[in-house]
Amino acid sequence: MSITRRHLLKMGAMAGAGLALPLGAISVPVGRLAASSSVRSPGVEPFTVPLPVPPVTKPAHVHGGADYYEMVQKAARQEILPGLKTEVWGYDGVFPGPTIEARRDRPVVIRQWNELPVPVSVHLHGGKTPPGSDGYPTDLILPRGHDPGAHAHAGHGSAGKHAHMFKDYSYPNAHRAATLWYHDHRMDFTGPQVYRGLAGMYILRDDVEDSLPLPKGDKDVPIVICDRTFRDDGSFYYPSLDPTLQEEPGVLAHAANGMFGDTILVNGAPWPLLEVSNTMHRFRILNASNARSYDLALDPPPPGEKAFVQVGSDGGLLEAPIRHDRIAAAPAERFDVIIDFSRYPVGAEVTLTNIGGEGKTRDVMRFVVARGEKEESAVPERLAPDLDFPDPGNVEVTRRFQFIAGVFGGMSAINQKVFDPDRIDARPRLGSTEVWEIFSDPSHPFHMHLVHFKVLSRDGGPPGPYDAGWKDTVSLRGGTVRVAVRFEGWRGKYVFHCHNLEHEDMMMMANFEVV
Ligand SMILES: [Cu+2]
Repeated sequence: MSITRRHLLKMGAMAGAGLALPLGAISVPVGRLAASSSVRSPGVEPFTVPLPVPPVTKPAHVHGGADYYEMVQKAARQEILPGLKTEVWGYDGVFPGPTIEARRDRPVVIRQWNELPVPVSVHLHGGKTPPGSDGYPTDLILPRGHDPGAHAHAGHGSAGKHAHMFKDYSYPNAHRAATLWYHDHRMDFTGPQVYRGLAGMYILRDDVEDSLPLPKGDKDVPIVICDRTFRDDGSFYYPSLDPTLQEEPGVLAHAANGMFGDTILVNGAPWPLLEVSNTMHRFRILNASNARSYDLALDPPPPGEKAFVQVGSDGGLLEAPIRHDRIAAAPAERFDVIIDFSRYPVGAEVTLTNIGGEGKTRDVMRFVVARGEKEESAVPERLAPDLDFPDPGNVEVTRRFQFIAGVFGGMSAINQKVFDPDRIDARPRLGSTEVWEIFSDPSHPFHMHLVHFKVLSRDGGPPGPYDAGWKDTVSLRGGTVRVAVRFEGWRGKYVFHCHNLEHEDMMMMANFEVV
């Protein structure tokens, strides 16, 4: 019998009623996982592996002004740690998945084939997507040979009825240029399935962005940061109770805080190295980690100036650039930043560090300023036209949600309720603007599907330094964050949830239905 979180929920309820709970590891304090886990990744010499850039995939065909892709989700063996092979579950068998390059108002249709041994669902994170293509957690593509009647997990509801081995996802791309990403969203199993490799970049471009003199071509670099732990044979280590995913029964310590790996990967390579010229480069930073937040800085910092010039957020270009010494990125957040390497001498080594990390996770990657080159890029002080933020004076409804972890013997809840695909927690009207006030304990990365939002305030004060622009994910940082949301696009059911993927799998998710 597979043990799902629903069984655990029942056990948690029993524990609350005074019965013995055999899973003492469920609610443990921060740091317990490292102490209780003997698994340490094989050592890697940092800053020796060149930074890979995920391949850009090409449409299988082009028809009626739309691009049609075919993608196969499958297992493959990939060299991540030098000299070892890791079985990944990848889109087209690669980790991170191939990058999709899309244009504003040019639709993309992706036929996703499932050749993995488990059900999958694909979500385009940050996409304004019709409900049937949004990757609802129970809208599954079943594996080959899977009999939905015989093997459907309890609670997966009507998943089997319309499920196939492939599904066509339609993305209208009616949205300004932005750095999006796609990843697995299967209910209860998003954490382990993303961990095994099911995530990739989706870069949406438009004429506004093209007209700016920002760094382009090979100076416009996706930076997908995540952390993993490996066994000695190179395989991914993810403690899980589900036998189809992995072994290690009883090790659920990660559930309280999420899975933290001891090896930092950028674009799938450990602590890589990138040679650059002494010019500006644009980095589209995505925190694709399950649970880890990063506090990024440059070591050494550039003399006399801020390290990073932020030009974009989750939802695309900012109106004007923002200069930062550090970039704090919670899971699923994106930061488009410019680093100007002309501030360093040729030959300099500049490390992208993670100030908040412990041990080896304090390093992320290294740049080597390898050559001099003429500067051809610039960062204009005006980036994008009026971003047309929602008007907080025109709000129809204010809703309040509490994100609290560690309830019900380890489950995570929104307003004291765990996820139920059949329960609607908010019914915003299509075209309306609402204010959502979210309280968190401790910090959680809050993510809404379908919509982007504007952060209005933090704990009654102004938004934080990393809240600028249109956002689809915001780090709640253990306080109260108010956001303004305009519900546009489609009627239908979507989720909002914590993007700590273990919290999400432990049911910190809810539905809104645009009516
Ligand atoms: Cu959370």
